[in-house]
Amino acid sequence: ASPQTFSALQDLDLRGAALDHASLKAVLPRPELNFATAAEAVEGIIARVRAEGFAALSELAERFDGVTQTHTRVPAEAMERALADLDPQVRAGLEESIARARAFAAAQVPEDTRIDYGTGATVTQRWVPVRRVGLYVPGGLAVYPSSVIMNAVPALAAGVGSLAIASPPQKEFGGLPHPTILAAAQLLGVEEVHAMGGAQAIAAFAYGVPVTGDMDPQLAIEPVDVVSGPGNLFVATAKRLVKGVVGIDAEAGPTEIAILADATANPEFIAADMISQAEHDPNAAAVLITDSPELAEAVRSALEGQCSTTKHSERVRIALGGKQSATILVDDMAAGIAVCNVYAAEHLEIHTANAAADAALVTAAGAVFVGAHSPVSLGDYCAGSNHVLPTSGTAAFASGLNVNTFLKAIQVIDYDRAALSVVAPHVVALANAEDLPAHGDAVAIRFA
Ligand code: HSO
Ligand code: ZN
Repeated sequence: ASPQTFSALQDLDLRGAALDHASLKAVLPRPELNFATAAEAVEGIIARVRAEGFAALSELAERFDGVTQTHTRVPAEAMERALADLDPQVRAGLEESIARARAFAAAQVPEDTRIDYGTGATVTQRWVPVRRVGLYVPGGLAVYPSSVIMNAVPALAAGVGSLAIASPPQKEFGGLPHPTILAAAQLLGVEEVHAMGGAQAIAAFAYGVPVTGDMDPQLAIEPVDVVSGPGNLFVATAKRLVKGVVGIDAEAGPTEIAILADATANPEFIAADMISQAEHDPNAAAVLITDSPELAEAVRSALEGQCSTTKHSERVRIALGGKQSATILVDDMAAGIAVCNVYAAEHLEIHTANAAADAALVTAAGAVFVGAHSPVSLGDYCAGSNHVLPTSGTAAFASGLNVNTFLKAIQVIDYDRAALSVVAPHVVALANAEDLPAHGDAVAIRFA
């Protein structure tokens, strides 16, 4: 797509249309993301990192980031300097963001649950953090110190003991990640930061980087249990390919904003929020769902006005003009909610007369922003909620990053002799029904 492609948001008129899941799924706009094409290149990168370790990482950093690396690990002095040099207003913003995210994450930590069947039988579910996590912080069209917070805070609240961050090396910062990213890590007490980006960073986290012979031990990267964080198509593809070797969080691809609005909504607010997410990426999606043709028209003209002055107008125009963005006309709010629940947006804003009640009807979204004064950009930085959220409709089954991303449930079974005797005949009967008599024998032997 070229910057000239923007004429207007495409119109989708669903008034009178069928609202069942399959019919809506077929007509709702989505970007075409080609995982298949990226997969071949990404498989090659993963194989190289596994086989060659640091040599592969430094060669790929040279090729993709234009930097020459002697190591990936950011030295402690650089971390300290980044925090010392941080603009005080940015520092205050990061600190507010951290405080709110911490409070919400702490409240998410689940209690262990126990059932007592009486007669000495209990089963307990214990929550245990994973040992080590690799957190990916993108740095392409923009740099994301806020993503350091969104990744690290839930991992820390979960009780993860070992955290490592990867972010692409930046040529203008001597091959280190952006200093604001280093400063955010330093504020959170995360000491291990690596200058590495793309699929190679995900591979290094999943498989580790061993050091052999007389290589510098500082070059080693220990493998992690979970890789989390947003990224481009290559990062997302790499996460899919290492899944199973490690755990991953939800897929977080190009950002999406859907807005459900009625005639009471403020079109300037809506246009501003659509533009705010479109500025991330030419592949970003902005979708307005409304029962008011007048509002749709007013948003269109507000977009024209605001697009002409916004800084990243080229990107924004491509995103809004793309086939992934649209205004969708529906008959009423019930139809609008049905559309929202099939679309399963990463971010869903509700600008309606009964915003809280309408929000309660949402069954698929990464995050829901209620009313005129809860814009997505609030959630991107300072609401307390997380901004690493499922995209491309994966909110139908996936959740945004949260404390549970970094926890495992262990079920603990504790029966005494009397308790076992109560269920022994049932175990024997079920074991025989499955033609696995040794299972029954293992119970019966205790009462012989
Ligand atoms: N809206 C992005 C997150 C972000 N925005 C970071 C600004 N910085 C995806 O949820
Ligand atoms: Zn954003």
